[in-house]
Amino acid sequence: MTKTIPIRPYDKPAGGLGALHGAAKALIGNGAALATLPRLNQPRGVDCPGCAYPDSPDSKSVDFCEQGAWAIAHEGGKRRAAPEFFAEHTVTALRAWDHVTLEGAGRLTAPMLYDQATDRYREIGWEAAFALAGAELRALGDPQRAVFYTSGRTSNEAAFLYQLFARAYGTNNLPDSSNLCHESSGQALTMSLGVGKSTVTRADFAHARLIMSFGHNPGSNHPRMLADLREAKRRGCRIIIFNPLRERGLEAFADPQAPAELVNGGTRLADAYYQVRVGGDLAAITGIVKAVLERDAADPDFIAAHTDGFGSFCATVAGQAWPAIEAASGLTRAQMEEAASYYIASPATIAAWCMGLTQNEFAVETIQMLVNLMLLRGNVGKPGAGLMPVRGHSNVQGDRTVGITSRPKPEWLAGLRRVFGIQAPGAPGLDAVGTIDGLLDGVVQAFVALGGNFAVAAPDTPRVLEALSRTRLTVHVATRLNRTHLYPGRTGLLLPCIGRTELDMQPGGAQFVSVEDTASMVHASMGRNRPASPLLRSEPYIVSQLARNTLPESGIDWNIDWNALGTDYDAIRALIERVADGAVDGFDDFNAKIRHDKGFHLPNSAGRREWRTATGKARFIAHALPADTIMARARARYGNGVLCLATIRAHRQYNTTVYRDPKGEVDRYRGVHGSRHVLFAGAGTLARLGFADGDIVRVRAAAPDGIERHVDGIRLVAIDYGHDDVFGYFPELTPLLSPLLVARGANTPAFKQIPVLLERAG
Ligand SMILES: Nc1nc2c(c(=O)[nH]1)N[C@H]1C(S)=C(S)[C@@H](COP(=O)(O)OP(=O)(O)OC[C@H]3O[C@@H](n4cnc5c(=O)[nH]c(N)nc54)[C@H](O)[C@@H]3O)O[C@H]1N2
Ligand SMILES: Nc1nc2c(c(=O)[nH]1)N[C@H]1C(S)=C(S)[C@@H](COP(=O)(O)OP(=O)(O)OC[C@H]3O[C@@H](n4cnc5c(=O)[nH]c(N)nc54)[C@H](O)[C@@H]3O)O[C@H]1N2
Ligand SMILES: [Mo]
Repeated sequence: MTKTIPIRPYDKPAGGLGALHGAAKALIGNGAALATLPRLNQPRGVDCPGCAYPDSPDSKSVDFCEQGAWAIAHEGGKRRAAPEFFAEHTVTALRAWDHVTLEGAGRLTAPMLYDQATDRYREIGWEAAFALAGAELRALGDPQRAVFYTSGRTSNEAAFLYQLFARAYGTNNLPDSSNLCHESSGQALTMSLGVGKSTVTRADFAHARLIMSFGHNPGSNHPRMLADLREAKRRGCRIIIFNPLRERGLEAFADPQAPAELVNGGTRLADAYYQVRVGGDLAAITGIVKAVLERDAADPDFIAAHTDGFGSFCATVAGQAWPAIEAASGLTRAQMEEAASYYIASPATIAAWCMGLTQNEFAVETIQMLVNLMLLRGNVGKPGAGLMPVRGHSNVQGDRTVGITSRPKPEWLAGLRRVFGIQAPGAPGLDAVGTIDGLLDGVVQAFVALGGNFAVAAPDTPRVLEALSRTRLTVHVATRLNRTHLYPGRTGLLLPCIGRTELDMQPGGAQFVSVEDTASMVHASMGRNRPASPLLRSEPYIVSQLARNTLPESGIDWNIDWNALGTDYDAIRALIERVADGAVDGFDDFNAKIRHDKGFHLPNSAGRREWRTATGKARFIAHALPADTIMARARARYGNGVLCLATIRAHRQYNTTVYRDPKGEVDRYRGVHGSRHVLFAGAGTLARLGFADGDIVRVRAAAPDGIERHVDGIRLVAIDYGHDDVFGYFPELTPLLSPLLVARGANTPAFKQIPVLLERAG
C-alpha cells in the first residue's frame, strides 16, 4: 500500500472518446459480448443487465453505453470456474482472494456441494442437489427459519416462481437488493402518493423545463441518462444538481454516439451545482420549500383539488429557521433562494434521485420533502414533470411488482389464495437488515439466494459471513463465484445458472424472460449466446425444481405443476396475470403485450393523479429538521474527530463486482488509478485533524454498538471540499457499517452515513 496512487484530475466532459475506448477495452477478444452489443436494449433483443434506466422510446440504432459493454463482457468471457478449479483450491484458501480475483475465476459450470472433510466444493448432480436442498428445507421445522434473498437482476418469471415457492413453503422472508437500495423511495412515495414507483416516463424528458438531480452519478451508473439530459439541455431545459461531490458526468457530457461532440467539448449540463453536505438534502429541500412559500409561489388550485396536509405542513416549514437550515444543508440561504427561483420559473419539473438520498438515516423524510416540493406547484401527473427514483439493478423494480417483498400487499396475497389456495402468512417477513439480525442471533438457519452477493453488499460483512457458515443450509444460484459463496452452511450448494445474454433452450423451444425498467416499461429479453457450460440451468428452472423438491406432494393441493412452469415461461406469465388481477394494474393480456416490440407500460396511478393513499389525496407530510442524528450521536460519544463516510461506486465496478481494467483505471472521472483503497476528504478537514494528502490511515468505525470495526491501508486524497464528510469505495469500506444504522421507517442501511475516525497507520 505504499505505492503511489496516481490521481489524475479529469477535466474533459464525461462520455466522449474515453467512453468509446472504455467500451472497446471491455470488448476486445470477447466474441460473446461483441455479438450481443447490437441487440442490447433493442426490440426482441437483450435487456442490458447494467442498469434499470429505460430504453429509448424511439428506435435508435444503438442504445448502450460503456458500462453496459463491461456488464455483458463480464457475463461473457472465456474463463471458467469449473470443478477442477474447486478441486485445486480449498474454500479457506479462496477466502484470501480479493473480489476481483474471485469473480475473475470465471463462470461457474456445474452444480457444486461443499464438502466439510476436504474443505472444498465438489461437483454434484442436479437431481441430487435439488433433493438435498428440499430435504434440508423440509427438515427445518419452522419456515420462518429460512430466508429467500433476491438480487435485482433476476427476471420477472424467476422472481414470481421464487416468491410463490417461499409463500407456499410458508414465509414472507423475502429480502432483496432493493432493501439495500431504493427501499426508502418505495416507502416514502407509497405513503405520500400511493405508489412506490417513478411517476415519470422517458418521454417526459422531452417536455421538462427543469430537472433537479439529487445524489446520483449517472456518468458511471446510468450513462444513458446523460443522453436524455443533454437532449433536454439543448431544448432549453434547466438542470440543477445537488451532490456533495462535483461529479464530472453531471457537469458536462459528450455523447460517444455523436461524433461532433467528441471534438467540441461536449454539452455543459449543470446550470447550478449545489454541494450539499452528506445527509443535507432534507434541509436543502426544506429551504427551497420555504423560499417558494415565502414568495407565495405555490399553486393553490392543485393543492386544493389534489392534496391534504398543506396547512400543518406550512406551519412546520415556517418553524424552521434559516440559520438551522443553512447549517444542516451546508448551503447558503442565497443558494436555496436561487434554486427556488429555478423551480418557480419552470412550468414542468422532474426530480430524479438515487443512492445519495436513499441510503441516509432520514431518507424517507428527505424523499417526502421532495414530494412536498413537487406538490407545491402541481409537478406530479402532468407531461414533463414528476418524481423519478432511478433504480439500480436492471429488474429490481419488476421483482417487486411480481411479489418479491417481505411486506406483501394484502391484494397480492389474496391473488395467491384465489389462484392457488395458498394461505400465505400476512405478517411481514425478514427484510435484508432483519436477515442480518436473524443470522447473527442464529434464528435464520437456511439462506437461499437467487443471485447477488449478500454478505458483501450488506453491512457488517465479516460478521454476516461468519454467521452464514453457522447455518444449516446455504443455496446460491449464481453465475460467478463471490465471497458470500465461501461461507457455506453445513450443507452448502452452489447452483450455476445461465445469464441474461445466453440462450435459454427448453424442451418446448427457446424461452425469453421479461423485465421492468425504472419507468415501468415491461419488455422481453432474449439471450442468444451459447451458455457458458452445457450443465447450466435457467433461473426459473432451478427455482421450480427447488420448490418441487421442498414442498409436500400430498396434503395441500396447490395445483402447481412445477415441472411445466420451469420450462414454459408463457405458463408463468399466465399465472402472473391471474395473481396480479386486482393487485397490480396492467398485466392483462401479458403474453400478448410482452410480444410488442417495445413492451408495455404498467400504469402509474399517481401519474394520472389518482391518489391511492390512506386519505385518497396526495399528502403533504411535514418533517422538522432532526437534532438527534447518527452524526450527532457519534460525535457525542467519540468526539469531534468523527467524520461522515459516504461509500460510493467507482467507474469500474458493478456493485460488489469489481472489474480489473487492463490500464489500471479505477474511477476515470474522479481521476483514480491503480488502487481502490482511497478516501477523499476536504483539505481543511485533513489539516484540522493533523493529516495530509497521501497519508495511509486506518479508518475506524465510531459505531453505536461499540463493536470494533476498522479497515487498514487507506490512502487519503485531499479534495476541494468544505464539509466534514469523507468518500470511499464500497465494498472495501462496507465492513465499517453497523446494521443498527439505517434509514428510519425503511431499514435501508445508511451506506452514505457511516461515522468514522481516522487513525495514523501502525
Ligand atoms: N456501472 C455501474 N452501474 C450501476 C451500478 C454499478 O455499480 N456500476 N450499480 C447499480 C445500482 S444497484 C444502483 S442502486 C445505481 C447507483 O447509482 P448512484 O446512486 O449514482 O451510485 P453511488 O455511487 O452510490 O452514488 C451516489 C452519489 O450520491 C452522492 N451522495 C452521497 N451522499 C449524498 C448525500 O447525502 N446527498 C446527495 N445529494 N448526494 C450524495 C455521491 O457523491 C454520488 O455521486 O447504479 C446502478 N448502475
Ligand atoms: N457500502 C455500500 N454497500 C452497498 C451499496 C452502497 O452504495 N454502499 N449499495 C447497495 C445497493 S444499491 C445494492 S442494489 C446492493 C447490491 O447487492 P447484490 O445485488 O446482492 O450484489 P451484486 O454485487 O449486484 O451481485 C453480484 C453477484 O450476482 C451474481 N450474478 C450476476 N449475474 C447473475 C445472474 O444473471 N443470475 C444470478 N443468479 N446471479 C447473477 C454473481 O454471482 C455476482 O457475484 O449492494 C448494496 N451495498
Ligand atoms: Mo442498487
